[in-house]
Amino acid sequence: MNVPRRPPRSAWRSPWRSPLRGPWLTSVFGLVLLCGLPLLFLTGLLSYAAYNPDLSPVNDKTPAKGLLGFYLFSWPTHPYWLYRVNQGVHVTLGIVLVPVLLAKLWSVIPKLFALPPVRSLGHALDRLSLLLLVGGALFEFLTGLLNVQLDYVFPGSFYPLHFYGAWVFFGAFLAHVALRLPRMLRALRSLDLRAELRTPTSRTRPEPRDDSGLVATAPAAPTMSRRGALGMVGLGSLTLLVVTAGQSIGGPWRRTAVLAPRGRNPGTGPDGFQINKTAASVHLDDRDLGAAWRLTVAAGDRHVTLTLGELQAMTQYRSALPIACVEGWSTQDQAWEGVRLRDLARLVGHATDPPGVFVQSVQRSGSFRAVALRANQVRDPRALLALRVNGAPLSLDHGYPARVIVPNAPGVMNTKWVGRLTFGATDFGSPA
Ligand SMILES: Nc1nc2c(c(=O)[nH]1)N[C@H]1C(S)=C(S)[C@@H](COP(=O)(O)O)O[C@H]1N2
Ligand SMILES: [Mo]
Repeated sequence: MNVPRRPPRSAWRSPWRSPLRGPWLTSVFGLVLLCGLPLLFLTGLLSYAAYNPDLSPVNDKTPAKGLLGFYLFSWPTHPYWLYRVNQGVHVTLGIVLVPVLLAKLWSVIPKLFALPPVRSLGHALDRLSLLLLVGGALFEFLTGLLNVQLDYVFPGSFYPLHFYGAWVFFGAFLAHVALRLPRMLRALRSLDLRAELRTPTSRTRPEPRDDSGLVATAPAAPTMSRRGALGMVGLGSLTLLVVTAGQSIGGPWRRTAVLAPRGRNPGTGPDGFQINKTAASVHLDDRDLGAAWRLTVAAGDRHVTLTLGELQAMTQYRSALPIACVEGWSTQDQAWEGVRLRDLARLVGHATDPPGVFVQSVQRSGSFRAVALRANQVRDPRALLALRVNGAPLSLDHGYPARVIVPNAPGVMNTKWVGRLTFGATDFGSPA
């Protein structure tokens, strides 16, 4: 007598029934990430190097980095726009890849929840690398997005989280690529992209069953074609590009960056460009920045004290430079005017080849009020202690009476409300 065969257990228990899932679709998303994630990692590493973390404990948010700092090099001052472009690419690409990352995760969901969780030692290692990969990806995207969107959500701690997370994630990514690349290339050849882009929902069939575990055992009827799925993800990425890229292009495009809300309306006039921290937010007012303000310039046991009038009496130079923040926003070139850093070094005995400088703001609390600059940054003739911008004295919020502006440096190095410059020091009071 014939006993009716029950479908295999996994078939009727699996809640993942989309007929679109399969190695080909996963591989298409995978290919995009394979191109995008290394660029994201590389621009991240460069961004990290640009802080000159090896120069000073003040610049170094990840003192335990050890070997992970192996590639650090002295960040150049040429070309002056490199950091701006690097950071714009890093942040914009990170945001644009979000839909692709989510689509890729969606496409492999049956694998992530496959039972039994561990079948063998090899399988256990594979799953562990997937855990680091998926966890690492979500962690990196989340910390990055929170930092960009909500600003100082992680006071001081964003850097170590994002930095160490990046290494864990990229290690898992490399292992994953090594393990899956041949399978991915095979899967990409299994369907023809152009044919898929012409296939409507009605003619959409599941990919052939294989051992990948991605194809549904009991697929539901399609509600969308692969073309539709790819289009939806592509459109999602394109939309994100359109509503964020403006923050890195700056100028009038700043307004189009509706996803980067802060600084969208910087106003007009000479100081009509983005401000991250106002003077009031760090409790600075006329008592600190008015007539009583002095600049101390020091080197070794020499020091001079200058009033604003005395600074204005020194030779003034112009530099057209942008502010480019780690968060991805940047301004177009602004016309800064002020005293060359190397001229200030000369006042305290460094007539030629000045060393680096430790810059301190009169700001009394909060992060980013001190930074060490490398000798190449001091020596660059475009590096200024700026007193004016776009033809007018600095506004209080842009750093009146004096701020640092250095070519190709992260915004965080352009210290506002400067009170002290110590040449040849890299830390509070410590010589180089
Ligand atoms: N004293 C002081 N200087 C500072 C900061 C700060 O918080 N305090 N923020 C830095 C950061 S992170 C950036 S991006 C720029 C922003 O400059 P802006 O507000 O003039 O655009 O200033 C830098 N200089
Ligand atoms: Mo910044």
